Amino acid sequence: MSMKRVRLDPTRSALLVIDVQNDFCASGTLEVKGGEEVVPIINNLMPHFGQVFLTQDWHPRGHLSFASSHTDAQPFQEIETPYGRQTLWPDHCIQGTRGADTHPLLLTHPVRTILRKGMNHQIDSYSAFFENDRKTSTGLGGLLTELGIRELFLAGLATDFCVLYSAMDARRLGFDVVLVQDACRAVDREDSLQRALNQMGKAGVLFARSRQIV
Ligand code: VGL
Ligand code: ZN
Repeated sequence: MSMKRVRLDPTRSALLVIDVQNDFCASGTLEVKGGEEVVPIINNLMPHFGQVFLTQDWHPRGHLSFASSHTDAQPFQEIETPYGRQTLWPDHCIQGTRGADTHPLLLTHPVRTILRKGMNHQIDSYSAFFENDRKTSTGLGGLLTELGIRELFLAGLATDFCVLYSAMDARRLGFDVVLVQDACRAVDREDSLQRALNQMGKAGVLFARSRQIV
């Protein structure tokens, strides 16, 4: 990987911060190893961007993606749904709970828009752009396009789920995408991190380190 600096054009670049929430950090219900370590890295990135967008996983109680909503189901097992296969998770990011709050040390004053997703009882939404049926739009693509943003820098949790799906959809919508690797952490079950990186690389996602940007 080259260590050249990534020059930002603030009129067309934005930082998209995915799901840096208590439940994905230390002692959260769906803890991602080292999740909280991305907080200072992302805070340092924010001032370099003219526009910062943030997502929150924001589930109603009894959400379809919770293992607890199904009989005889365990977290990390997969089920068949009307929209395809879905991994089941421990209860997490329930609307209005502390676990669903963004990490308390994450700066939010530079954030222009907070987009909540996964609110549909019957459909999960890993991606910031489309729910897991791959059809229902969150509206974020239209908003970014309307604002003239063409290039997205992605950071947050988890690299192999919500960041991956957001990156793939952003490419599908025609955005240039840069994954800021040290500003992300992964669930990494069954080699899912390596598979996610391969998939993103094939889709034309570029990989960078925050020190190339700051
Ligand atoms: C996520 C699993 C379930 C994520 C959200 O933010 O990566 N993963 N819900
Ligand atoms: Zn979720």
